Amino acid sequence: MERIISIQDISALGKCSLTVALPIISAMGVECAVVPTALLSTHTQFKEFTFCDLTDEMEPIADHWQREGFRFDAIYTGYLGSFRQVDIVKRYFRDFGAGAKLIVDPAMADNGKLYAGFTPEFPRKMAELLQGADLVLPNLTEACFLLGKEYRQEYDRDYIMDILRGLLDLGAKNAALTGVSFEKGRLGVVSLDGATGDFAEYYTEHLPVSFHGTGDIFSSAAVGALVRGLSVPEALALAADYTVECIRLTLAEENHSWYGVNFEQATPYLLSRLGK
Ligand code: PXL
Repeated sequence: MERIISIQDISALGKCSLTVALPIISAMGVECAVVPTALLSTHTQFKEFTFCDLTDEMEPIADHWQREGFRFDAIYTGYLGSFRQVDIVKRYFRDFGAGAKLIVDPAMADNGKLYAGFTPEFPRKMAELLQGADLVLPNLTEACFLLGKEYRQEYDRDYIMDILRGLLDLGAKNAALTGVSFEKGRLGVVSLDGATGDFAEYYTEHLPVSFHGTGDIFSSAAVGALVRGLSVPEALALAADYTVECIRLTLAEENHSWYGVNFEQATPYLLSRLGK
């Protein structure tokens, strides 16, 4: 069985980061070791949340795994909270990266704004993780912060291609961009392969709602699909369809929560798409 590491926080309630990565990747038939970077009572979109920093545990975990000689097929990073955590992730990439796909979701912003708690300097630090990454998966806002580029709500294909090329220039081998729309009612993901120059795009129905945690659900499904052998464009399309299915199921629930989507009951759909 393939085995990966996911490095991000645990928001105890809120259906994001590790509480979606672990079940989704496991359901896809991939062993998911976790390095929790912090423990929060909820994600930071709640008015209030507790926060316990776990940075001091990250290096001892790596030390132990090295002594055991563990090897991994991928390392998937998500929400990280500090410069030091980014530096420690670089160590994971160095020590466990041989033969592993490195996948970076720079979860730190949406709708033109950084999430609560991030300083304006942080995106430049996060950008260091793109050096040598096999795939980076930002939304449009995160990509603009990584590149120090103006975020626009209205744009054309040239603007999107510039962003994809900018992400490759930061050192990623493949760049994907989520939340891209060139047509009302359609939303999708585009990607550029740095080795072949191949551009891919995939659009789904744009449901007129916004839920928290969908970026993490998308990335987790994409990581699972990549590790199970799908190509980057195939993995991105599967992840987009799964995310839409999660949103559809959520909207069908009468008293659905605002903080996360029903990814759990979309598991049969996810596995049917994986075909394994
Ligand atoms: O979904 C991204 C995310 C992950 N982890 C924490 C967050 C957020 C977004 O707000 O607050 C703690």
